[in-house]
Amino acid sequence: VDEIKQRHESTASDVLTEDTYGHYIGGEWVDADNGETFSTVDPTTGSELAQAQAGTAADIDRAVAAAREAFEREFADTHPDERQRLLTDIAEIVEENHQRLATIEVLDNGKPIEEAMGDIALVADFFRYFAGAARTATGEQVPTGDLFDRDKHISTLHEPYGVVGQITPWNFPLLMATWKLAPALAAGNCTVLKPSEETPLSVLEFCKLADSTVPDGVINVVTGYGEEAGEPLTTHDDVDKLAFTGSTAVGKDIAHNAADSVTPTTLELGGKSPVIIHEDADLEQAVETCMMAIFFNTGECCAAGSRIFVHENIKDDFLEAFAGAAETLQMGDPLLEETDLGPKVSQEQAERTMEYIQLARDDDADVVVGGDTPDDDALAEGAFVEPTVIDNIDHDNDAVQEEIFGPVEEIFTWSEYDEMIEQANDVDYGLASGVITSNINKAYDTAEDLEAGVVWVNHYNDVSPGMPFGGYKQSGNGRENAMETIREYTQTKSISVNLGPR
Ligand code: TXE
Repeated sequence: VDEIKQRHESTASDVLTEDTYGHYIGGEWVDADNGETFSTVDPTTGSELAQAQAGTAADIDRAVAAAREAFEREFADTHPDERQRLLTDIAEIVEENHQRLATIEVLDNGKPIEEAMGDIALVADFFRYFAGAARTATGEQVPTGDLFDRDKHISTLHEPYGVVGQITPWNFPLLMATWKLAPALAAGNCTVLKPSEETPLSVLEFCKLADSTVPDGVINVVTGYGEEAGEPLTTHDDVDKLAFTGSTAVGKDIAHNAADSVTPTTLELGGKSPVIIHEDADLEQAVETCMMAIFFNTGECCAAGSRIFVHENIKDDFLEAFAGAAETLQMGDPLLEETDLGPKVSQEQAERTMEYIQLARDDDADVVVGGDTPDDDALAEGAFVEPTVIDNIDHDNDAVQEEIFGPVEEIFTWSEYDEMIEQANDVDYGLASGVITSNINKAYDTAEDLEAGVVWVNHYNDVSPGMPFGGYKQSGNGRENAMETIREYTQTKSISVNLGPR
């Protein structure tokens, strides 16, 4: 424990610039109106990393006013090429600080350094993508029909909303913020972002780095708890558009709040995604894909492939190989490169995962691998949960129907395709899915049969910036990434001009 603690303390003092971080409002670092702060904790050691401001409605008011002022002062009039330059400059800043930002993610979230390095590479890539997208976001020219005079010229403009409110989770702290900031800015909006209280540090350090590049008030960050700082953002009269990533329960509350003021809302919520393994699947590829589906980021992925449906003829071979691979995963200090699995983001999340595993046990399911907290003194202070594989569990069990958001895989065996598809779709969620097969026709057929916003075939969890991402059913509405998200951050104005004789 001491060795890990020492490593984390000295790393924190290298990469963090403050003991107490402010809100970032109008380009200034300010204290919460009520002077309160909260502690953000390193889930590997249980030690405090820093204090952040515990924002409330008064701070949200200030931030929304700063965003509105920036929008009206200058950002509404920026040209796409200026916004392209801004986003390109941000991407460069991120690249220059790649290792430091990744290390902050490791400390605040507990994800392994290699995965955090991947996150930050994507952060830069998403800013670059949306830098380009800013230039291509054009309107349309619309032909009139025979019932109208042909000398009308109709065209569309896609205008920014103005001030957007964005609330992000803790599983990919800076990357999820980027999925929101980059398209919002590319489209010409100013933003108020409320990061998760579990992991505010990478976004705050990012703002420090970007401060001299981003005009004051274009990006504002208010930290704090969901109900105190998040909710006022979702009920604020002067917020024109909301975007949220988090739990389905909170997403529903936000949708209710947004309905009161008819504020358009993008919601990216939970998942319980199936991975379908056909009989003709390559076994090695199936194992590799499923390992990525559930153990990447300690299973803290909204898209995690947490229900595997394997064909009965290959079930035994698959399970033996998959369980074997899961057992070789190395849990440990996420700052070390050899670590595959870090702690969960918090003790509360670790306990929640353990409660779900208990539900499976209560149902006499077979816990084939893991199922406990590690028996290693060095990890005693951390929020660790073993990589876990569960077989023979009832599909109606809450541990199957609900999102666990941890390193827990559940296995189902099938022989009848239609029955399997029905079960795979028999959850409230529909975010992502996987298909493993060596037959391309089967891949497409199954992809069409799954109720999910994303289908990965023979791989899992890769999301490139050009790929629309979002859920069917209660996994959300609207799409993030790609040009679709530029549309989510703009409203369309039709202009019809009479060019006929006066
Ligand atoms: O999420 P919350 P939590 C799922 C996952 C996890 C569970 C709970 O299953 O175990 O949610 O995690 C802010 N008004 N996901 O409790 O509460 C909150 O401060 C406005 C899936 O951390 O939804 C944070 O910034 N905002 C998910 C953000 O919402 C509110 C990622 C998410 O927190 C609020 C995270 C309120 N009333 C968790 N209450 C995914 N889809 O990737 C909270 N918040």
